[in-house]
Amino acid sequence: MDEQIYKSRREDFLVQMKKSSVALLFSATQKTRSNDTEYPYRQDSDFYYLTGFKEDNAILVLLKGEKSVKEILFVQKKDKSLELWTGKRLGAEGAKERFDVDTVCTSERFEKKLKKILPSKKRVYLDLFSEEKKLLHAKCPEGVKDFIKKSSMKLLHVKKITQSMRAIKTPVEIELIKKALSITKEAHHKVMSMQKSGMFEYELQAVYEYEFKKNGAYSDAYTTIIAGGDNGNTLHYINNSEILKEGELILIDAGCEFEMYASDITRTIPVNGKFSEAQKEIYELVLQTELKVIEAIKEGVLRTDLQMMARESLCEGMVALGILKGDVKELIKEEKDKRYFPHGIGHWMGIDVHDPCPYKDKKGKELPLQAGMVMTIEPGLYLPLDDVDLPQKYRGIAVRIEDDILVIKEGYENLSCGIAKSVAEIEELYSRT
Ligand SMILES: [Mn+2]
Repeated sequence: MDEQIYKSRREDFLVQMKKSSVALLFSATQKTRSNDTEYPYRQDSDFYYLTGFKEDNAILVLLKGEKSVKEILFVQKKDKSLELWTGKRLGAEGAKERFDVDTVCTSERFEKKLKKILPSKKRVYLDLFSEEKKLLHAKCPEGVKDFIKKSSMKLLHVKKITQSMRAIKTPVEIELIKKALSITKEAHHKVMSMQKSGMFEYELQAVYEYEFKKNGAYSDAYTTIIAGGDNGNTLHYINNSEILKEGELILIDAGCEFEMYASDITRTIPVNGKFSEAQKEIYELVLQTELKVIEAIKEGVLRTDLQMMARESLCEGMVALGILKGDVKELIKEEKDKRYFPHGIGHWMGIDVHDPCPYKDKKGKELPLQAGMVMTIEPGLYLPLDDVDLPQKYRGIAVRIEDDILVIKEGYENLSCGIAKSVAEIEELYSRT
């Protein structure tokens, strides 16, 4: 993305800062996987949102005085011997050239410089993690924390500003999400056409990883779930270690991350390409529910209304199929439906697959949907194999269907609309091979 985009985000951020304050945003730290080896590095989402910078050991400092503002970016200094091992760095000079910030310094000067800056400011914005622990877990070097502790500076949450900024996606961000989804679509279609009984769940996971990388997506946006049969009844099943069996469904939750933007798609498909009658009944119920909820999306709608719409639709269907017995309204009131649909209807999505944007305003009132928001819609039904209250034919079936939806003024745009979803489309894709 154009540097101008990050610049204008920082300007927006500065406008929202109180006077006489300083905001500190840190890059993500490298995380050890085991001795001497690290997980692949992934930049902190807020830091990336405001800088577009992907290196670690970097800090963005935003200063707001009575009348003026200033931006300082701290970056790792160039070090030839270090670069031999871990690759080239931009360094202070390179960063100064690339980024439109007032000042660039090397990171080792951060503490010293900050101790000079802080005494002239009344407030400091930090990632405070939680209200109670405040500074204890704040992402900030100990020396700076001690300094702040001894001062009378007021602590403020940096994320309160970034998270509401991130709630509304710009056209450039929508394009990146669409690109992520086009790669994710190819991967899902590939898997739909090539899966068969006798394969292991992890073999399909490998297909996703290959397709993502081959098409330019650096990583998956979250750990892929490939859940054959009853494994789908474990909501976050990521072992992906079992064999796929004829007659079972596969619940697949997989999406790539492209240029730091996520996609999040769930499809449920039959092993060997043909739904049984019982599977079709559950599948159609979840699908019709998903379509109904998506159709209701437009500016001003509440997420809790979408949740209730999904619960009513699924509950009615469950009563019709003999899964639940009783009056739909009563069942919902007593939350009996939650036994088989225990999770939320969806979440914000963007730089994070679960974008940490607010769901409520400062007073705790729910925020209505607004044009530019992107959310997932993902109803599901989970019918465990060992649940003796269920009709025999439905035991061991798990179905979730998930799409990524952009809210627009008059309605919605389904950003993932090209990914096979109907029974006919899924069966057709399989039979093509
Ligand atoms: Mn999701």
